Amino acid sequence: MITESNPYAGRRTVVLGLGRSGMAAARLLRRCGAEVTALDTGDSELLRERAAKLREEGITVITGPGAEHDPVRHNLAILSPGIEESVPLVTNATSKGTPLIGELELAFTLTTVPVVAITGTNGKTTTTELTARMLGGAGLRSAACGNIGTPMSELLLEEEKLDVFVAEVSSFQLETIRTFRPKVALWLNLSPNHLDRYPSMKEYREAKMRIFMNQTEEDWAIVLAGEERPGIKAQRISFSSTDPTADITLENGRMIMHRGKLLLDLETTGLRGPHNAANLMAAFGAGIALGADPGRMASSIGDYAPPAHRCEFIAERGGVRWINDSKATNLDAMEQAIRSVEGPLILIAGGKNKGFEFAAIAPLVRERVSLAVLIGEMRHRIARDWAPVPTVIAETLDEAVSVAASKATHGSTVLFSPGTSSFDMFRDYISRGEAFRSLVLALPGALPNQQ
Ligand code: UMA
Repeated sequence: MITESNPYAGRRTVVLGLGRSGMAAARLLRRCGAEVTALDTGDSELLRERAAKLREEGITVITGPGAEHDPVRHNLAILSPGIEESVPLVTNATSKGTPLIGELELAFTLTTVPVVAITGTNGKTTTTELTARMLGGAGLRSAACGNIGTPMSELLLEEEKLDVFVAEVSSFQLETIRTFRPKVALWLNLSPNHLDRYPSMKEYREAKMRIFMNQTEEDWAIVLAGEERPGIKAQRISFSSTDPTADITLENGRMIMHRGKLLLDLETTGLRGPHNAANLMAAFGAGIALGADPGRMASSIGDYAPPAHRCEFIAERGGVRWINDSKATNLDAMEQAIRSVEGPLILIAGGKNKGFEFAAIAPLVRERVSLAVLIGEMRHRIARDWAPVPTVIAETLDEAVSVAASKATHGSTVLFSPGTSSFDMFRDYISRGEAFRSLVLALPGALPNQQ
């Protein structure tokens, strides 16, 4: 899978961060014959295990605070997406003149397989899964990778032959690309997120727009109709659920059409809601750009269900529906979740302070939410922003679930849609969602959803 010649053989390289992308990047560089050092300021049992494995493969590893003082001047540094360029681990390398790229850029320079890259604030993971599945259905050997969890570098280490990579790309990953040029770039949507990393929406948007920066007229951009995107050189396919002049449209809330021809009736799938329609429209756009057969793409969707923690119906208890939307780490996702619920609604929300103004969503909360149970770093501020909505402050998720269970009445829904990140209380949104699921299923009389 790796190109025969590579620019890294014999080079002195350093990998910053030993998470999933750092591990894959270190191994890939070693496979290419580079001298590799891996640095991580953390110190845990997991890191020690990782370090031991890498050392066996001939990689030098430094973990803990000492990693920030590595004295070597390397030819190239590979930065993990979660690490900001201003931290000492990174400035120690850049102050010596070492150029920085990310793991996505590294992988891209070592393959000739075309890439479909997918970005957007919400819906990236679902669209990445759908696109990989639909292209596969049309006969293209494709694999999902990137921010979804499997770094592209990890796939390159495998021998499997692919026709296309379908990469979920985050703004963090796009910050460190140089030549990355997707054959097809999908732009799903943009709303406030990661404002703890970016000074304002302008910088967040600029990072995401880098997805198009190396594309030429031979490439494709799949974009939401009506949004101005100056500077895109690629050919465009637009999609919209409201604008009938888009290339891919939604009719009667369920028929996905391409220039007047039916692609898919949403009712034949397990996917519902305007956000899933948009995800499907964008996935079709990618297939059309690559010349894939839309009929074969449509028939491959079958019983596809979105990944866990996204408006996931987990249990019913005494006529109350419990929904886990732990993946809602921004207000736009929370808004979509609230709008998708009918009837009385108890909302469990809150988490890390990411720079959002929860006041922005207050009118909808006042209209739709009968009780808000608030957790995490933001709990008191959200209560103030949402007044006079009845609120209960809970110190733990356990307490929040107990309060919701005691207040919910027959016919209502308890929605766990935090609207911000989990890192003040949990490792990530997945462990937060799993914790919620376990607490709900432990309630006496809870009936798990079997679908
Ligand atoms: N570290 C340091 N020094 C620091 C900070 C961190 O050494 O100052 C080390 C940590 O000790 C840790 C490592 O860096 O060992 C973690 O690196 P990382 O945060 O980049 O994590 P990875 O495991 O490499 O995961 C990354 C993505 N993480 C982030 O962007 C934060 C994963 O996306 C992605 O799945 C993975 O690469 C594979 O491509 C996760 C994510 O939360 C799911 N993404 C954000 C989102 O979706 O909102 C963008």
